[in-house]
Amino acid sequence: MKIVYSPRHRAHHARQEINRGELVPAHETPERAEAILSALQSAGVGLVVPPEDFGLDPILRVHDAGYVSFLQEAHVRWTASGRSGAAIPMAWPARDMPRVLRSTALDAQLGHYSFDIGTPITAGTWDAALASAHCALTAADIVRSGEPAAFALCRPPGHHAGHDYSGGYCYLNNAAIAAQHLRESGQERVAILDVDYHHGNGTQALFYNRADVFYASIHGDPASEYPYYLGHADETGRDAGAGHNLNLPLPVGSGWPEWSAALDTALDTIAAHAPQALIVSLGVDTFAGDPISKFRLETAHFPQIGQHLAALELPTVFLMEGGYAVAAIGRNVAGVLGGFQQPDRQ
Ligand code: 6XA
Ligand code: ZN
Repeated sequence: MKIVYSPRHRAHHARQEINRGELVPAHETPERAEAILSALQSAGVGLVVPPEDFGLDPILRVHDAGYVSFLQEAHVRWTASGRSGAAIPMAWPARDMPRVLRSTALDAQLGHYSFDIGTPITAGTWDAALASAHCALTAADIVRSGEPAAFALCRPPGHHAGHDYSGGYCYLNNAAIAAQHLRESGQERVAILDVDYHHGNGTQALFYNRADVFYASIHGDPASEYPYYLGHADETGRDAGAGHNLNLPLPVGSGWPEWSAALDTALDTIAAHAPQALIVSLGVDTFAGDPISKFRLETAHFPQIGQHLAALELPTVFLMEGGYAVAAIGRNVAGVLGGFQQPDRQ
């Protein structure tokens, strides 16, 4: 299958993040994408192609125009105000403060357009995020043109980003942008399966009241795991979207028996919705060696994920989300895609 990749991801490079109250080296690094690319090339997964330029229109079908403008300008404003390094939010409105933004202060806007401290905006963040979304759109078009599958090597990732906010290393919701694009190019029903360790709160929120995009996620239970505030099993959709959202939270420490049982439930439910295309938010932070996550999948399990997905026999767009064990990330992603492409030979 084709691999859509842009070196522009390297422009987004935060050096540090706050984790467990400590300033530590950032987990979401350019090396992740480079490791995946070289593993996919060594494994002969397919041709590497650059993204096409879709401009801003498909981004603005999902994201708020004020948010998109803010992302484009934030780092320039940060620097112009005499600050160095990455722009980082530090104040958010509480429940009894107005949600309408009245302040023009950069710090007010940083808080307004984010939900955590984990989305630093560097000089190259916008360019990288836009290229990442264009990778997703290009992969969607490759599948729409008749190929059975494509892989978008998206970086930065996207599934935590909502209509007008960033969070969890995510700025633009690549999966949602690709899903909306498929919908507007003729696919009546699209399913998104999110297999990242973390619940894709942004993707869920974007389609929560819609019947045309089904969202299913297998993730660490938000009772103890990030993003905490969304991803519980009783969130099943609202209004027209009632019954079109499936959360399968699993306890910390879950391994392949529990995880693959949840995968089978998700796949059965997706099949019952009869979508015309599948988008896989592919995080491999379910790996036992992941430094920030707590499931116990081993490298040998990732090809089996690909095999299970192939059994759906749907046109499939894979998009990269999380995974931070850089030494293993490439073989784990190659495992999923290899298992999908050659289900009998794994
Ligand atoms: C909080 C943890 C961010 C999780 C990022 C991720 N700093 N999401 O992998 O899928
Ligand atoms: Zn994750």
